[in-house]
Amino acid sequence: MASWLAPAFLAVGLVSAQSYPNGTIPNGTSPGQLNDATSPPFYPSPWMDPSADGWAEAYKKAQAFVRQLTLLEKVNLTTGVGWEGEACVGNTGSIPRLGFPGFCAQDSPLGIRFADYVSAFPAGGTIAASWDRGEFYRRGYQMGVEHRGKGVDVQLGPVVGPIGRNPKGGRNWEGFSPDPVLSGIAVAETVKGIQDAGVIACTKHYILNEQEHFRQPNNVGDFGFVDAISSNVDDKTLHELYLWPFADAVRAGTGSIMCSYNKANNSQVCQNSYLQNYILKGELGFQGFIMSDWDAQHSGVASTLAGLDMTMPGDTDFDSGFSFWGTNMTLSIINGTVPEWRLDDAVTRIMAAYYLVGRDRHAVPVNFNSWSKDTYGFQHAYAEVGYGLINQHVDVREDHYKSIRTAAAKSTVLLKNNGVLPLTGNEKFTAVFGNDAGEAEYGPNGCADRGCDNGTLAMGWGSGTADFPYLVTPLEAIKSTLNTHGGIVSSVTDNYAFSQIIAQAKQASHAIVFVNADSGEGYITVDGNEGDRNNLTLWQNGEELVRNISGYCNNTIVVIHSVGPVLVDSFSNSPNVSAILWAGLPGQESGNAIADVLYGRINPGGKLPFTIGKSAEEYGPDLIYEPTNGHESPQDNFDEGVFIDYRAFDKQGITPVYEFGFGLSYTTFSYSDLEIAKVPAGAYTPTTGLTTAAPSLGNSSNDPALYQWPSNLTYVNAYIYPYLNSTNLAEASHDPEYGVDHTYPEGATDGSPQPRIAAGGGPGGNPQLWDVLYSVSATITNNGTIAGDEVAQLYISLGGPQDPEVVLRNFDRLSIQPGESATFTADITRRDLSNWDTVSQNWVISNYTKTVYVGTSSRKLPLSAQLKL
Ligand SMILES: *[C@@H]1O[C@H](CO)[C@@H](O)[C@H](O)[C@H]1NC(C)=O
Ligand SMILES: *[C@@H]1O[C@H](CO)[C@@H](O)[C@H](O)[C@H]1NC(C)=O
Ligand SMILES: *[C@@H]1O[C@H](CO)[C@@H](O)[C@H](O)[C@H]1NC(C)=O
Ligand SMILES: *[C@@H]1O[C@H](CO)[C@@H](O)[C@H](O)[C@H]1NC(C)=O
Ligand SMILES: *[C@@H]1O[C@H](CO)[C@@H](O)[C@H](O)[C@H]1NC(C)=O
Ligand SMILES: *[C@@H]1O[C@H](CO)[C@@H](O)[C@H](O)[C@H]1NC(C)=O
Ligand SMILES: *[C@@H]1O[C@H](CO)[C@@H](O)[C@H](O)[C@H]1NC(C)=O
Ligand SMILES: *[C@@H]1O[C@H](CO)[C@@H](O)[C@H](O)[C@H]1NC(C)=O
Ligand SMILES: *[C@@H]1O[C@H](CO)[C@@H](O)[C@H](O)[C@H]1NC(C)=O
Ligand SMILES: CC(=O)N[C@H]1CO[C@H](CO)[C@@H](O)[C@@H]1O
Ligand SMILES: CC(=O)N[C@H]1CO[C@H](CO)[C@@H](O)[C@@H]1O
Repeated sequence: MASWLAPAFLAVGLVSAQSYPNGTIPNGTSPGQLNDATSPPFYPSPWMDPSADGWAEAYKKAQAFVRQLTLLEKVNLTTGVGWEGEACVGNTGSIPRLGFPGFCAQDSPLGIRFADYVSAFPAGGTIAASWDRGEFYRRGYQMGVEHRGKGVDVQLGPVVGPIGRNPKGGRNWEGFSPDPVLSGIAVAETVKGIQDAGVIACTKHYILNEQEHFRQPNNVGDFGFVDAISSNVDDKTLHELYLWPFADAVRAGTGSIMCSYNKANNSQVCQNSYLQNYILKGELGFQGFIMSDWDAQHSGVASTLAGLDMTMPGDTDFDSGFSFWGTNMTLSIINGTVPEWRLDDAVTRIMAAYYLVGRDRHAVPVNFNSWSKDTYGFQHAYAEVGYGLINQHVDVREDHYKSIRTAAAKSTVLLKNNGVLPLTGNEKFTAVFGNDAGEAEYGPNGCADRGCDNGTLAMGWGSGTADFPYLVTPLEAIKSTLNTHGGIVSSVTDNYAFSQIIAQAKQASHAIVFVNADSGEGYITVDGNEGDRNNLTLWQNGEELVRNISGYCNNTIVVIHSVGPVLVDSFSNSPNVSAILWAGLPGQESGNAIADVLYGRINPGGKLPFTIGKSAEEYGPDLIYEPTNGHESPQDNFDEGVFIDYRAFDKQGITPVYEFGFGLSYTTFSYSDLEIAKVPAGAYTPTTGLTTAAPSLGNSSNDPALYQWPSNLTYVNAYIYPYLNSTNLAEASHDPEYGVDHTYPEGATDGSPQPRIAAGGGPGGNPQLWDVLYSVSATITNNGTIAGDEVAQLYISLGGPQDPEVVLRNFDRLSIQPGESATFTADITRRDLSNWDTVSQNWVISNYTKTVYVGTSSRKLPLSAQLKL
């Protein structure tokens, strides 16, 4: 047993009477208050609501299915078979008796990881810059279609955790934006897209998983063992910021949510009864299933009672051959520690998600293998058993390359333009610079999980990746544009070839410099960056490269491919830097998309989904890079509350280089005629009453003889099964602690009707939070000479002394012809105007004066009006 099991097991509150005397989440109103924060217990784990909005039919089918299952079959559907046990990154056991193959869960949030003949879509943090609901949905749908075609049941995405508390967070690019509303709208559309294609979306990572360092209990070099970091947050910040986009995902019907590696308020999230039982399944009314991140489960019974529904990849440690569930789950039911209704609920949730998205109609057998690209190989890769056909190389890409190109171009943000753009294609002498412009030496997939920064950057690194089917480089696309009429193009893609760079820069009429900054998941270190970035500066000597070139060429155009904010103020004001574009992580069509924008085939309309400041410090508290608490969990206190990104800059009065929501176009827009109409809506009523009793779908015998290893089954090495090896339960558990000292949390086995939660009542929360209270309209006029898109943005000042100056609440991307106008319309809901009230534990509209702003960025808000409450 690993040394971290004992403390992690305690942290869930199995001895709740001692661990959680206070039972509140601290508000964190003063710095330091969050240190050693605790997470109160909440039991029993809420079971599915048969009448939940959108889920009733799926629920009926799921219950009918689960009723026919034996105990072992139910256990099989909750437990992964072990790392590299089957074809996908995660597979549950199957039900051979019913011909049910079990579940295949596959990375990633931007395409299919570990597969061939798939597309590489723009990353989440890049598509966010399109501010385009249609693009969010289409990308989700097309990713869903590809997963469906490969036989995947659950796509492990989209991401809204990390949300991006600090821009150095290694996986921020997998998610959308540090703004909860932009993130919330993007995640909802993505979930709908994936699930409309017939695949279950797994929204992740729930929750407060804001950095890579210390995300898991682990040995950390010279420091020895360090327990998982604890993200400590107060109740108001949880609701108004980090939980907000998860609520949108739940409301959109996400079939699955992945619990994260870290602790929250000192309790491992996958066994945190407050966050899983009370907040997610209770208050947010989540009806799907909670799946663990890979090895984020640290206990058996405790995680079951705290609401976990599926464990991945199923083993205690990769390929340990043992599991907290599997055999142990069977044992915990027959020894009466876990009520069977809890297991039934987990399986019903899993099957309800399956029926919700139509897996019963859409499923095809898995036809790829994550562990080998060879056509023939082992079905059970780790055990090297079951040689046969493992890869059918099914091409699932359809014509997705077209919308990938459009989406990437629509997500490109024009930050500066002194008139040089769009280029005409008739430039006298174009020079292209930067390692980021060209091909990587070993191709776009040359480093496993994209764990290097070679060649042009089009996705970050880690599990959130897919293999590129090809990667169009910027150099290639610029050349093919200019080559159609013999235009001059030269290039230097070695950032350190100073003399060649300067020679070319001197000759060039136009220099286009490509620079980048990368990050990724913590299990890979690139250039000393252990997932999280060490700084916000450009990589590969990017700043000096721009300085060198712009010192010799007064038409220097800088293109940035990056995972998030980078420092640009060393060159952004230089008169020789005539244009700057942020192109994010555009995916396979990178070069074509940037050429479309540079040469005016597409008029840029993207807006920054984050703030670009002058230093890392401006963003607030740093990440934790070294242990701060010995071998105990580093305490990461989110003392800044809701003030991250633009909210932090606004609060501190710091002028950013480029503000959140900013982005130029080749045309210009003017704003006028703000109108606000009050919409009649009833008063907000807290949800009351009781839930149903926990439905009982089975009444399994507790006779161990019925669950013994079947003599005719061949054991696959390190594979996880539901069976017992002995009729002696302690022996079968293989657990020296079996049956020892277990005071289970009060109420955890109570299946009687439970009080409903006031702020709950439907998927996402109390349905009245989405009542429309006001409708807003404004006129946006294209007063330039070419057609273009404008993202009109609606912000609100909630008016209280602890509120951010403004918060984004809505937006729309409008295409407008020159000389014409379009009407921007947006609703303001009750939720949009509310704060989380820690005393009443509900959303409340404060008495402070509320002001509505409409404009073109978080700091350019020409229209405003006070709301008449
Ligand atoms: C949290 O805030 C509420 C309302 O301001 C207050 O009544 C309560 O005592 C606070 N709790 C803590 C632990 O600070
Ligand atoms: C559980 O799943 C495994 C792996 O798919 C399978 O071999 C076994 O037969 C299943 N057990 C039952 C009881 O269905
Ligand atoms: C049961 O769980 C314990 C940890 O709680 C683990 O040590 C043991 O190996 C597991 N048993 C089996 C059979 O997987
Ligand atoms: C920031 O990190 C990048 C990537 O590791 C590195 O190239 C660069 O030199 C670092 N910048 C500073 C100022 O240390
Ligand atoms: C850039 O430099 C060229 C050559 O020296 C000169 O002709 C041109 O006017 C300069 N352009 C600007 C915008 O300064
Ligand atoms: C378009 O409107 C904006 C905002 O009012 C203004 O700054 C700009 O000068 C106008 N452009 C033209 C070409 O009139
Ligand atoms: C193993 O034996 C059981 C019980 O006799 C039978 O139902 C099952 O089909 C057999 N499984 C295999 C893989 O032969
Ligand atoms: C169960 O028994 C099989 C067959 O003897 C053995 O290979 C395997 O390691 C045992 N598994 C567990 C979890 O004890
Ligand atoms: C019941 O089984 C579970 C899983 O093996 C074990 O952790 C727990 O200690 C057992 N409880 C009792 C009372 O035997
Ligand atoms: C705010 C509060 O009630 N704190 C209490 C939490 O529990 C510990 C241990 O019982 C007490 O010492 C604190 O006073
Ligand atoms: C040319 C180049 O940048 N090569 C780099 C490719 O990535 C590896 C791993 O990060 C680096 O060591 C090389 O320098």
